[in-house]
Amino acid sequence: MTEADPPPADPPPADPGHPHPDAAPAPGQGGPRGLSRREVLRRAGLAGAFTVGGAVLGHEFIPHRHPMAAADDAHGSAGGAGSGAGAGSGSYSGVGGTGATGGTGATGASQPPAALVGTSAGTQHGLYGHGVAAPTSLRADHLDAVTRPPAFDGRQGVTRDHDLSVTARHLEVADGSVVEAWTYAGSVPGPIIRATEGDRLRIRMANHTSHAHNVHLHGRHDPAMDGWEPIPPGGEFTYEVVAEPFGLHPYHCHTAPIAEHIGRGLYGAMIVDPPGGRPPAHEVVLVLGGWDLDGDGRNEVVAFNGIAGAYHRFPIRVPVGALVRVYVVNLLEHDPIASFHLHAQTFDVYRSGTSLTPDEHTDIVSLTQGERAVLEFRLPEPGRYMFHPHQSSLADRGAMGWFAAV
Ligand SMILES: [Cu+2]
Repeated sequence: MTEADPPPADPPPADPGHPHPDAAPAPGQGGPRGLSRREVLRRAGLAGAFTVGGAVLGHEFIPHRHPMAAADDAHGSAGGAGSGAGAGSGSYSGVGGTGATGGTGATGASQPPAALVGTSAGTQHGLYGHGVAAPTSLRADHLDAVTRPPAFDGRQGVTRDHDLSVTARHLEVADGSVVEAWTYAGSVPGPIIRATEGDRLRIRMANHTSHAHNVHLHGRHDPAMDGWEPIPPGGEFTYEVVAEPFGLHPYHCHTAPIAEHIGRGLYGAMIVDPPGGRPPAHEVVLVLGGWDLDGDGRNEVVAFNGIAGAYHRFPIRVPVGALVRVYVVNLLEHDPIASFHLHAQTFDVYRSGTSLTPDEHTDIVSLTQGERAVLEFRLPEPGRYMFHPHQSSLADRGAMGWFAAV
């Protein structure tokens, strides 16, 4: 599915004198039969014979360079990584698209100036945050629809219809790693739902898979619409709730085994704006999730918005000095604790987004499973500002990216 696409960059080879810290598994963490993560990724991508619950996780042969050797595109290539010229030509038809959401260039169609992208170019030795690489087929705009929320539209007291029908599809979630994902409306995470407090939400879900699923919304609503009851294969249901309280709320499948249903991609973010909205800002949604490639109960890949290293290869562009608002949600299974850490700047934290007064001003916010926060900051100097969970084992598995202030 991707053989025809030229790789977006020709990353430098891994330094053979500097073995990746994941090359040898930590005791008890090596995956099935003690395989290293490197080996698990290699087999998942190239052999694809792993099964979980009887379903084949990955079955496509993708002749990539070694996933772990594909270390670090942007660092070493000083802006050459991914020209963005192939917009729309890749294999993520369900993930992204051009995202008709306006916005101000969250993930621009071209790379930031080489001077920004290449700020940490140079020797690969000791560079951080590149343990699992983005797929070579990834293009700059593929994640736009799940990165840029629809703009606040000022309407209040309206009914908003959404379709979160569930389908199964194959997604390449890291270089060489294809999974059978379960998706809401074709993407992982599912579509960003946005409403104003008090609006009525009508969320239709038709189950086009062979497993039962449902849509469980966080927040406050009629318990009859809570979404824990399974919708059988071929079934359909329309959830009707009032969007409240204002804040940032996850939604996800709540069918057992929940870890698998969330782990295969059935989750997303719902933004409920306060009446009148929040101050204008450059807005970004980052949903942290994981992929258990081999069914061992451990995420071999961890990613913001579904694709490992996506914002490492294509930094999220924000205007210098502009207010940036990040809606960050933790929907990792298996890893109980995560966090969001921004380099070189501090931010206001609005926990769950349910207050207009910041709870904290810091550079790291901890998030257990299901927790979320709205973060606000400005980046006063042009440059690249790294972000990742402060748990380095999560960052090393693909959850690392950059804001490029330009
Ligand atoms: Cu499900």
